[in-house]
Amino acid sequence: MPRLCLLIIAVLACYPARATAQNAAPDLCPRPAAGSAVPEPPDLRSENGVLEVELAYRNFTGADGETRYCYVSKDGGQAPTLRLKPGDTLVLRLKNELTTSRSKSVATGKSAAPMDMGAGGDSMSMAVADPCASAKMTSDSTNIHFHGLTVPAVCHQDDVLNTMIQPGDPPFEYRFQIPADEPPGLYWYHPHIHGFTKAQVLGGASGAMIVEGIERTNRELAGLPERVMIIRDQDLVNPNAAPTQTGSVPLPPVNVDAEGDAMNTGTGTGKPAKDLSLNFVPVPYPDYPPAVIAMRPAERQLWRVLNASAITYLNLQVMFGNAAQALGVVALDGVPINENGAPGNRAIWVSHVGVPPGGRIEFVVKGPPDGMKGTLVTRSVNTGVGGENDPVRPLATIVASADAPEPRSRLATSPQPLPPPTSTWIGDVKPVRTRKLYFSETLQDPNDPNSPTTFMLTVEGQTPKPYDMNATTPNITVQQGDVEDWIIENRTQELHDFHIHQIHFMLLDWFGLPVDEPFLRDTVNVPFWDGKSAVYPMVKLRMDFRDPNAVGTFLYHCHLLEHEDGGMMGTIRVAPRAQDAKK
Ligand SMILES: [Cu+2]
Repeated sequence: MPRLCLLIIAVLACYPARATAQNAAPDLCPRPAAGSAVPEPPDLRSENGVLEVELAYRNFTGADGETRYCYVSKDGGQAPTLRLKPGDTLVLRLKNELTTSRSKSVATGKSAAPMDMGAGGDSMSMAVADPCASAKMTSDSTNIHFHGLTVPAVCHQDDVLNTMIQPGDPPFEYRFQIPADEPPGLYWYHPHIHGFTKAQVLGGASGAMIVEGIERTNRELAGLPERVMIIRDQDLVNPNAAPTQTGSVPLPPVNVDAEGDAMNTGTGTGKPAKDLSLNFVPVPYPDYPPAVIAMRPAERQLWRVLNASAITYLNLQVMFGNAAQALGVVALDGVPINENGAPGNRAIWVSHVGVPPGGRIEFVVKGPPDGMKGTLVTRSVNTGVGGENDPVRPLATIVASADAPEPRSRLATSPQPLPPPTSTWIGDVKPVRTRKLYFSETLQDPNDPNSPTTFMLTVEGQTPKPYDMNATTPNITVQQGDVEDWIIENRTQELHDFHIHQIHFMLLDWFGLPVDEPFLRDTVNVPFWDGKSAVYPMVKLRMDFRDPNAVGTFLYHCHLLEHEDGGMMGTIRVAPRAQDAKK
């Protein structure tokens, strides 16, 4: 089978767990080499309305000292794409097999002590605790957030406030129905353990989820081959390498923040804070050997791109030579752009597209003509003087060849159009109230610029403080059925990335400029403050709490995971409507 294995290099299962000379233990989370063909994640598809999945959650510390995390399915595939139709049931049994995260901490001399951040206080026993009310949280605890789905925030569905699965626990069962009206598009799953989310996601703990049927919203998509691309970040493979000189432009100085990440140089060049990978093929600094994407000449494909980075912003562009190619964006954050019910088969054609951590973008791209190569790049993102460095860099070479293997999936050729939405388009609903929230940061020691930063996301009128997982009162309470406008202000000198669980929102204003977007989002950038303007930058969002599945208590936070882990998070309770509560 080795030849077949090479041909379907897409299947990560082809990489055997292997022992290395430096490390006798088998590599539990093997990854492709730099410069490899971009594999497709394995697909797991629902049958007869149900998708049953068993995932082992593992980690492995390589010879380089970095700990990788992976979701492994029964057949050995890593980070499978979960494909379901609206109305289908997902049954996912997760076995926490983490073992090594603390050994890495010991090896590097970093703090190895597990954190007791639980509400129970006295739960020190090793007996299996109720994972729905787990009191103990360590770096080896985990859970899953199903990012973007409007499913209830309750244990065994999409709760991350109380659900904690420990090593040694029996497999934990997630079981829920994809709502019948869930917009078709790209969603994802990742762990959401307060204080440890960054380490696990940076190590590779993420996978895609697709609600099938995007071609039912746009007949231009019928029959197109589709690719899932997950862009992750990871610690630099070559952290001590000097940036490559380009032309006569002087190299910017490398300053690092408290986490040791390279700070924004303001030049679009220099050392990045993190390396990137494309479906686990690393593209390491400083030479950025690109991954390889093979396409048939001039073939149109739907690319479904997830930014699963812990802290890295993307600004994607496809180049043929020096010419940026038009990308036909058909969905953001899992929601087709004509979700407002407007007729037409809409695409928004752009030459580049920003994707914040946690964001998804689905676009139509045409392959290069025969004999020509293209490049997928991420342009630089200005994250502010307090932000990390996200320089311009290539991700993949796009090679046109008549015998390129076709992507595994193709959209339906004769789709039934989706029925029109039954609820009023959110842009046409009058909000019941407006709230303001703001991002802020303080140094733990105001006299020491190198002291750790405290990250906060505060409802105006409340006392600024980092997220407290033991707090019993939610920061915000709304009634199911409400629609609100939220102003999110940034009082810091770095970019933040607002995200809310369970619901989507519409962007109304960007930095004081009204926008009229015919689509919804669940993540949005909030521009940074320049340190002197009298007015802080802000975005205005229309928040939709109408869906009965949103009833419950859940989180909103910055999706830069070191900010989230550091406290830039709050809780919201969506209370049942009065007439429902009486029943
Ligand atoms: Cu942030």
